[in-house]
Amino acid sequence: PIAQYLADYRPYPFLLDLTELRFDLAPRGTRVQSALHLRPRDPAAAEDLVLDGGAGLRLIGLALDGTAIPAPRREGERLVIAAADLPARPFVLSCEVEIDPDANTAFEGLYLSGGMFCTQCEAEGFRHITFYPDRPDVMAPFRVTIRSDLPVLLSNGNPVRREAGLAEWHDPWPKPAYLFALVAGDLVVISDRYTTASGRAVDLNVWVRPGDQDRAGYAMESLVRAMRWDEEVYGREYDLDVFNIVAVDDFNMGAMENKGLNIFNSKLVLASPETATDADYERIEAVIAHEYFHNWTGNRITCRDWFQLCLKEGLTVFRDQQFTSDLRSAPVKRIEDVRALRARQFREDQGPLAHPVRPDRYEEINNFYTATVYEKGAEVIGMLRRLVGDAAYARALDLYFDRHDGEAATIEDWLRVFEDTTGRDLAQFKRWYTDAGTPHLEMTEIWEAGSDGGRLTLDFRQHTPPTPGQDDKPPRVIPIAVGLIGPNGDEVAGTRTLEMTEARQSFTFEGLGARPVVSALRGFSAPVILSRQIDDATRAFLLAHDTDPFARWEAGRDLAISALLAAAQGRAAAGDHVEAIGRLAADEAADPAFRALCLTLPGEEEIAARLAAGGAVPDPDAIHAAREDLARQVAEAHAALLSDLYDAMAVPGAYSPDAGPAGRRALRIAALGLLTRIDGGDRAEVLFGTAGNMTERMAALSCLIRRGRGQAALAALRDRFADNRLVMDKWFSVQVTAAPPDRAAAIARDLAERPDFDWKNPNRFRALLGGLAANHAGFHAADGAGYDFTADWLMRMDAANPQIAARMSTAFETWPRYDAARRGLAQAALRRMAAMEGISRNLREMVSRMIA
Ligand code: HT7
Ligand code: ZN
Repeated sequence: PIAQYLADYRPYPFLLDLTELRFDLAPRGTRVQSALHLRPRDPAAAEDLVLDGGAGLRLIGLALDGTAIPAPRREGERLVIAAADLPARPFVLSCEVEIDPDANTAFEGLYLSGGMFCTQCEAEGFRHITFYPDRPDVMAPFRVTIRSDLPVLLSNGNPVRREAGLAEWHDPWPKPAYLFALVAGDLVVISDRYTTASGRAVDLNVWVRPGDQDRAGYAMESLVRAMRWDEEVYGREYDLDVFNIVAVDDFNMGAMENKGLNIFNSKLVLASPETATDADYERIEAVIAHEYFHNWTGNRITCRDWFQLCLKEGLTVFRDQQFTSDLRSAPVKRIEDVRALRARQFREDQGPLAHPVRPDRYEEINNFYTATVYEKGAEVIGMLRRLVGDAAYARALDLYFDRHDGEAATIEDWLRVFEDTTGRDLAQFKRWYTDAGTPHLEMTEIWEAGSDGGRLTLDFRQHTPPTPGQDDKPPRVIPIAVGLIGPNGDEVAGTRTLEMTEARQSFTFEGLGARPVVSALRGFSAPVILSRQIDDATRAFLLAHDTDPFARWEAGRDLAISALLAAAQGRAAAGDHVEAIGRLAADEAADPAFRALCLTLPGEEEIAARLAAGGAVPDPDAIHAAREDLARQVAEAHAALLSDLYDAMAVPGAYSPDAGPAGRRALRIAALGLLTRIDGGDRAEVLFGTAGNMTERMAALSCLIRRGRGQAALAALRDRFADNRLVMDKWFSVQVTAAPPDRAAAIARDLAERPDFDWKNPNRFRALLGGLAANHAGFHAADGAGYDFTADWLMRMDAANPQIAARMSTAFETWPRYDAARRGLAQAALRRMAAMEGISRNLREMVSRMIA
């Protein structure tokens, strides 16, 4: 295995002043001609010119200033032109290759999706289009000519020429090759126009397949909201005359921020009330914004090398989170983000795939588009902002944009703008970027009553467990937001951020009356695991009185976890959770979306993770049974209240995806989920038949399947939506996620036999395999059927699309936490994959890190 190391970075020895490309499109034999206008970075230093290449490039010809280079040196997939053959002045290197988009099932480079040509070049896909310095620090303006009879021909930048069979585009903003894009097909458009704060008129287009245009409106509205928000909050304007978005059915990830030509997975563009859920709408709005925000954080300022991926991704996730919390409910958004972080990133940080936010070694960069780089990368920025304050954060960002516009930057550059703005030394803070693992934070309270007022000391200890390749972790800066609540429920000390820098550190609050209850880690001020001595009565008190919505939700969560852990380990569960949750559900002053979050029990995976963190071996079947049992207890104890809520939260009138009505539906669905445990699914059956939107229809369907009554509803959904790929993805997925654990793998196997299981389509594959992975007790079935089914399909997928196989292999990343029999079965599945002949670099790196 060839690993890349951060420490080996060297600037590219040539500067690229212009990239000219010409495409003659044909499905089986596309010709790509390039002219690279290069000059030596240092004319006195003779250096070889190395161009990256990929499998599938057929070299037709290469010339330097018009003179052919008949037999250029090949080093693996690279082309090398010896220093001795290069002039010490500017020169033009021309190249012609042929590629086969139709054979490209990896969806990396130029490929075909339903007859449409499209590209995906991040991270290293451009080298599958032509020989090129395919690294993010080589930036150039692009001039692109596309020849094809297809009606729509798009590339980056502004259109400069259009005639029959030909389109020419010019992108004046220097960019790395990973931001290149081309789309050609038979597409229809919905258009709008946006005028920027400084008066630039921008044509906005969302391109979709004919027939899909009625479902593209929400994406367009979201784009306009994002453009306005970025002007108002970050002072960032759009910089071209046109902004194009294209929806594609075959796409490896969610979306891609190519300059001026964002390409999206169609599931993140297309939405109608009949086909998309509230969660789909919220995600579309967030991802449209995320890709748009990359125009400044990623495109105008890009990454020096791929080790710096968090520079653009962490910051852009942080920005899209701010956007959603500004447009919707900030507390609800924060809770959702923390839930996702714990479910995906904590899990990664605690297993064999743990890595720093800025890794310093990789074999395959596509394996590092992870929750750690994205979501923990965003958390680190949130901590930085909390530490320096909002005003200094805004000044630092202004400086970042001024200082680094047009550059390929590093995490050191990023931290320096904060140091220069605030005068702070961020050397210790940098450990959040360089050290993997989730810190454990233990809090102890010492109360001293006194005649002149009591004194409360909070004593904290931090410790980060070892992660692969990193045994010892020095202490980090941890911002700990704390508030104090008096015995009558009033806040006696508002939120204060304690700045912990030592392995052990105390903070004292003086002049207190009676002993207060501590509300700790408000707003989840740092991505740590907090432990403290606290009983269920105090948790219930915080659930009732905490003024910080996150801490309030967390108290309810901890109550539920405490009951579930007791039950999963065969101990009697306390009734505090059942009682407290009823009070909260009845609290009409609270936002319905917040109440819905509080009513939703922790998932089985979360319970397993908590057990494992406490040194226990989780039993997936016992966890499943305990969770079902607690849900039934809550439903029985509050049947009348839940039933009233279910009726009262119905949203009359036309569907709207806005946060208000979506929150009411969320609460209604949470009530339904509990009630289904005691009404056998009767309400769900009625709702499935009458719901006017996909949110309620899917919720009802999931409840029916869980009660073993899903067949008629599944048939009805299939009959109505057989032609809608996105709805059929849901149809595949829900049957496996909601399946009884002991039958989940068998159900998945049957579904995989269906002719409409179009497994090469990443969405369909994810729907089925991801659905099984999301069924915790089903994936970890004691007979190993979940592991075997998954391994069989990952091996098959690897030959077609290594990125998808490698990403989905993370289903196995928690294997070390289970019992010996399950560990043996999971390891056998991993070893079987590792031994596969012709395994890709992507999957090989993942399984070998998991086995190590
Ligand atoms: N920056 C984009 C990442 C991405 C990607 C990475 C690897 C392979 C395929 C990919 N498609 C998109 C998306 C983003 O984070 O905004
Ligand atoms: Zn991104």
